[in-house]
Amino acid sequence: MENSFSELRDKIEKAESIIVFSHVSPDGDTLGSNLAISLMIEKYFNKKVDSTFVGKLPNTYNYLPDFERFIDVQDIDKTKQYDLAIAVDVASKDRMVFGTQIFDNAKVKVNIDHHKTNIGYADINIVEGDAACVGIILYKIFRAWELDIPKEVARCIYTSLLTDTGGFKYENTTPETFMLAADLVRLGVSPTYEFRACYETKPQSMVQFQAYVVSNTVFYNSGKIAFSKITRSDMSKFNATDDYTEGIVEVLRTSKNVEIAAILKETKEGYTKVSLRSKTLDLTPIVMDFGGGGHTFAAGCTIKKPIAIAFDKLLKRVQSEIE
Ligand SMILES: [Mn+2]
Repeated sequence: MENSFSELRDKIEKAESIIVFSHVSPDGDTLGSNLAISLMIEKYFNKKVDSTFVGKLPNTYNYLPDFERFIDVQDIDKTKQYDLAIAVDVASKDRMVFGTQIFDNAKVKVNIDHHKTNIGYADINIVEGDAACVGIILYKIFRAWELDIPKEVARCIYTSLLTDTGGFKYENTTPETFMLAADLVRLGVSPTYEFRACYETKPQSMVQFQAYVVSNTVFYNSGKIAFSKITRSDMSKFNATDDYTEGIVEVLRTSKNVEIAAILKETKEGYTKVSLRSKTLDLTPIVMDFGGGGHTFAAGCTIKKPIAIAFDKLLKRVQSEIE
């Protein structure tokens, strides 16, 4: 691993044009990590970096330093050949969508990730399946390079850690994650400020929308199953954007008896997107039956059925797991 750290440093030193990629449906880890490595390269290697996103850039993270630097990958000339392309938190190349071609065109390709399913699709692959977030890996890289981490970069890494551990509460929260958090706080990060900026800046209509969806929850099997649904007319009634649905399914799981919680969302006519959470049951066999994927306790799928039918189908499948 240390070898690839110095190899990466060497490639950065030699490169004149550098691009960094995040994955589609960007989250705090992919965006925080993107900013962290972009800012470090500009500061210590004096190179300009194109920091890109694909899809929709969520406003949730606009408190991050230099957030305005993000460029939509669709605004980049597809024929441009970069000396160096770095993908952060990108489990598979197709997660770069419109960026995949530009990534493939680059002279040197780098893949820094923590997904266990990552097959190592680049020239330099720094993949640590046990790392809680990509921010941890970057921190190790910068330390190995013996570079001081400025506060702005520490803040980006902190967001990566905060969001991928669900606020230090998922199973990936280990002594190492707390050690890193402690170091970042020593570097000037304020946990209170970052938490508020990240989680307590919802628009009013988002709070009301989420309360509405939670209030529509239906419980089954003595409260072990909690389901709620979101139709397109719910979305328009509250002027809701896609980020409005984030975190609602976790609220359903907070009910004492709930073992499996699900939010079903009508995306377009005849398509229902499902987010599932469980406390102890493995969700992967359920979502795989519907062509989905994810983690043991957090998974999802899209059912190509109208929402009412999808609801019944999923409920039956989930009930078969509970009984
Ligand atoms: Mn991640």
